[in-house]
Amino acid sequence: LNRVPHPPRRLPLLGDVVGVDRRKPVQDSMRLARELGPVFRRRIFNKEIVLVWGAGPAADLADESRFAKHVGLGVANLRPIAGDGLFTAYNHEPNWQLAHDVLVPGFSRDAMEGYHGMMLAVAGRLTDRWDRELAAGRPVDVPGDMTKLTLETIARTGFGHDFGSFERDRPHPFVSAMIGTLTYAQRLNAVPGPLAPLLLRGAARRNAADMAYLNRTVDALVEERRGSGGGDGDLLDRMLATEHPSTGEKLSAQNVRRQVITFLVAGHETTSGALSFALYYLARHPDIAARARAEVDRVWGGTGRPGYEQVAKLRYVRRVLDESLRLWPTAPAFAREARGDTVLAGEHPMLRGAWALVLTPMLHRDPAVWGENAEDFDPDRFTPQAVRTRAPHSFKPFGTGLRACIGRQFALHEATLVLALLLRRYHFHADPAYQLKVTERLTLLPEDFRLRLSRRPLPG
Ligand code: MNH
Repeated sequence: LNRVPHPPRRLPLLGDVVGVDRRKPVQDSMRLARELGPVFRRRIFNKEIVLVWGAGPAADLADESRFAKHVGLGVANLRPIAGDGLFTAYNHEPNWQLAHDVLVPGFSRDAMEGYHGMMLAVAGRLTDRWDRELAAGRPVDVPGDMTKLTLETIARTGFGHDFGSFERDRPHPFVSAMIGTLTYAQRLNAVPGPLAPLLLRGAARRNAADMAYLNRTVDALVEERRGSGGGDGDLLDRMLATEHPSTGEKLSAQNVRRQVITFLVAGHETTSGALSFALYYLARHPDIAARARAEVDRVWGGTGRPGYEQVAKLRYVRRVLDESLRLWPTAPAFAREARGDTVLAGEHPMLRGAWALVLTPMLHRDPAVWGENAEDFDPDRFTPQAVRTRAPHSFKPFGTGLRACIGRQFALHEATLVLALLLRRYHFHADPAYQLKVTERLTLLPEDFRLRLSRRPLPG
């Protein structure tokens, strides 16, 4: 560890806190990464963290035979609310395998085709809202409205529930409570552990209230379903009724509560950010937007209701999304721990259980993989030819291995569908004065990003 570089001005007790913005730990780490190189460490009070972003060592950490997911930092801080739910479960907890096996079929191709119509219906509520804003001459609040969209999509498809987000002026209280717990989990990393109860007393009380609200909301939703005797085989039905194919075991009531919270949060927050960044880049690059629009017109023709297959065929729109997730992977880090004593990248000895954080936004900018122009937005980095010839494990917005994102196809289908619908219906006019600012609450999203729209005649 002594050979791993760290910032020069280290304070006793406090660690590397000079020049640190506590509300933006990821962007701070990106700055340090540029100074310190592909493997570095930073100390926050008594916690020493090793960060990795070089494509070589990051690919090594993707070796499932030697490394596994580590539940640490922000993820571990979510244990009080998400417990042994899929995202926060320790590898050894039996409920991980049980829930994984029961829920994976909920993300099969067949299941996704079933969600498609509901995704379209929710997107229709978004365009209704945007049509109204446009008629009133108002710009749209992109991250705010993308959050309404993605929350309603996961609620409707997974749980047969409607939060009524589009009928509200302010975010649904579920969203406010979720933002509260995510922000609190992030803040816990930036205070010395033993002093947290003292320093964060007020925040801890608010966090307890937020957690209670999330639990109440979810309990009501589950109660309603139990009362109605079952839905149409959605995620909630699987959580409540499906027996494990080989053991016959079912999820406990406590575990169901944790899975529902996990899916309602993981199932919308990151997709909202991904859509928001993609819209930011499309507005900034009219040439790229025009090319994407032309693809949508070509593949969809005059149809008002694109089918499932017609979304999968939008290869260029999908590349726009991939390229947005490259520059701003909205779940910006994941942790890996050594399964046994090993040496990272032939250079750094690690004892069993030692762990490191992969800093995805920097992995996605490693010039050795992405070139000297890695900061430029260019969807053609994701042509099949470019993907084939690129080093493996250099693009990881959905994590890696056994514990990678279960909702990947869901998110990509939803986001591609929505981007295509928006490209087809509107021209985007960015405010030339807007400078991208990125908010962090474990996830990333563009701050205060508004767009002016104009209508575009539909083809056909
Ligand atoms: Mn998702 C795990 C990113 C959309 C549900 N997700 C992960 C991980 C990343 C991730 C990274 C791995 C974290 C780790 O290693 O600690 N997820 C994303 C991104 C998007 C996303 C960037 C959208 C874009 N995720 C979704 C959606 C759902 C979902 C949509 C649900 C419908 N994700 C999960 C769950 C896990 C996960 C559940 C935990 C999986 C497991 O450990 O078994």
